[in-house]
Amino acid sequence: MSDAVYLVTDSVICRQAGHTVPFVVEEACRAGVRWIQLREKVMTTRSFVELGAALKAITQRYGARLIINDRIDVAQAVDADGVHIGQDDMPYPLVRSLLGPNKLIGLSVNSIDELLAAQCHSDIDYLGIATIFATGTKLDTVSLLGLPGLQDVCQQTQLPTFAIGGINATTVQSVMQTGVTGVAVVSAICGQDSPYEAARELIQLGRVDN
Ligand code: TZP
Ligand code: MG
Repeated sequence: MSDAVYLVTDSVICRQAGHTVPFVVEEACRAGVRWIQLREKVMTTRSFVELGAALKAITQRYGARLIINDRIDVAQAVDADGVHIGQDDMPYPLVRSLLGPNKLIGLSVNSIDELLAAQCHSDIDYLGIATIFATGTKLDTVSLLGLPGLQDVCQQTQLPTFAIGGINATTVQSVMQTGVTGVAVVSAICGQDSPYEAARELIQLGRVDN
């Protein structure tokens, strides 16, 4: 079991690898992943809610957290554990006031300036640190932090941090050595022949005592 590997889903990448999103989530949970984010950019609200409800049932069975990307309404509809927002989404204080104190809220930051702004809020649950390496999964990424940039961010926060962008079995060890809490991945699990084996390998390689 690991809190250091965070799966972010992408139904297109799952489909290209011959999988459904619920299959990938179940396999990742079975391998020990305990953070699951449902992230869909072009799905109808009806399908989003149905998929969210299916993932809620799976994650609940494994004691994993289900986080919904962007959509506060979908998170509420499926009683997810929380929401992940980016810099262009609903402002953090509004999300907190809608969700209340007991849900998890994660916020993506892409720079030290965004980190400092995020830290003005006392009750953010975790930070996503983007983008570390080049990735084909998210095409609108602007600048890359690399490992030195990631280390700078980690040194300036006490909050749990999850690095994202181009992280895979080859890079996970060097990413974890920056002091980050964990790694968030899409293609390194969703796009693999065996999401179970891929998740197990990431968990194993990502252990900080390696
Ligand atoms: N935010 C920044 S990079 C990214 C997101 C959602 C995509 C990461 O995908 P991958 O396949 O793990 O590089
Ligand atoms: Mg967003």
